[in-house]
Amino acid sequence: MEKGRILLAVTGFHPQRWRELLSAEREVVLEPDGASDPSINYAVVWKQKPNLLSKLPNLRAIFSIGAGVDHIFADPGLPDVPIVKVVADNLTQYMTEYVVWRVLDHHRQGMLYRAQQQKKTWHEPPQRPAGDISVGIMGLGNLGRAAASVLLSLGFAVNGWSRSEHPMKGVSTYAGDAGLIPFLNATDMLVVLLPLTAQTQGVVNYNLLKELRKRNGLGGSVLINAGRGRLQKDADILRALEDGTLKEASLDVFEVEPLPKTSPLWAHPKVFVTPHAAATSDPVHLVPIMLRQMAAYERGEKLENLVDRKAGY
Ligand code: NDP
Ligand code: OXD
Repeated sequence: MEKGRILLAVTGFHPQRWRELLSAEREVVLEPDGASDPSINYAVVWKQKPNLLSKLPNLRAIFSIGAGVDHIFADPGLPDVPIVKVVADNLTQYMTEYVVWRVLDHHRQGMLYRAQQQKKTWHEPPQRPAGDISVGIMGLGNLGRAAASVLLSLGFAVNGWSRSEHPMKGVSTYAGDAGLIPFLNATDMLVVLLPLTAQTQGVVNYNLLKELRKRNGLGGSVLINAGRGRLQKDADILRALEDGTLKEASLDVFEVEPLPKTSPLWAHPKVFVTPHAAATSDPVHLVPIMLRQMAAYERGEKLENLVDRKAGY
């Protein structure tokens, strides 16, 4: 197989650094030469324009710039070629840091202390051991499992929920529809690391939050979502915070991004907002993995980290 040319089709990311690094080994273009450019063999994408890829007759594979691929499936004219998602130590490390940071902040009452500091209040609330808190990870995939192992090493009890059963040492695992309610009933702090698919859209709603364990040392249940915004219903989270179903939340993702300035989530005293920044895709770490995969594919080897098109992730 010949060394293929790359179309870099990214929206919302600055393409410059990706282009420079990809160009070290291959020719890179930002626009096809004409609608049906036969010279393009690979597409490296983030939210590519609809129907851009469908017309490329010699496209061999699509590489996502992120771990999530919902942005690729949003294209109604998506061609039937292999799709590769990001699985990389660097991205996994960033996500693990985010999850551990948010779990520890809620566990060690960061919101209470920040409010006390504002009022210059000197008050020490009771401390509780990590082992009294169970963190439930919804989506025990590449990112979920890495976060789970660090949380275990800190002494938290860890539950995990996935589509199919995956045993993990030290983690109480649950799977599928049958496992969801038992998983939630055993969880104090819910960490959402699911992909956005037709099955998962809107899953983090009021009824689900109601099932979390509330009578715990935290004084209520906590939601941390770093998966995708459309997994959740922002209004249901607000309702759950108002009526005490939820004690606090850390949200990195939202139904609409950027989070509109009018959203009450911005100023809510029980919500910690980050701008979809839990784990940023860094071209310095990700481009070498993509280039290595393209070269291996051209030698006749299999692509790794392929998306299951039927499952949507
Ligand atoms: P993986 O594909 O490795 O894991 C996904 C997990 O979700 C798997 O355990 C899978 O189950 C489970 N799952 C999928 N569908 C269902 C379902 N219907 N019911 C129950 N479980 C389900 O993905 P990653 O861990 O690499 O990434 C997860 C997501 O994190 C990405 O899709 C992306 O949306 C988000 N992300 C967010 C970032 C941010 O900065 N906020 C950065 C990077 C990623 P099974 O194991 O059985 O297949
Ligand atoms: C991703 C993301 O999917 O950054 O990698 O959201």
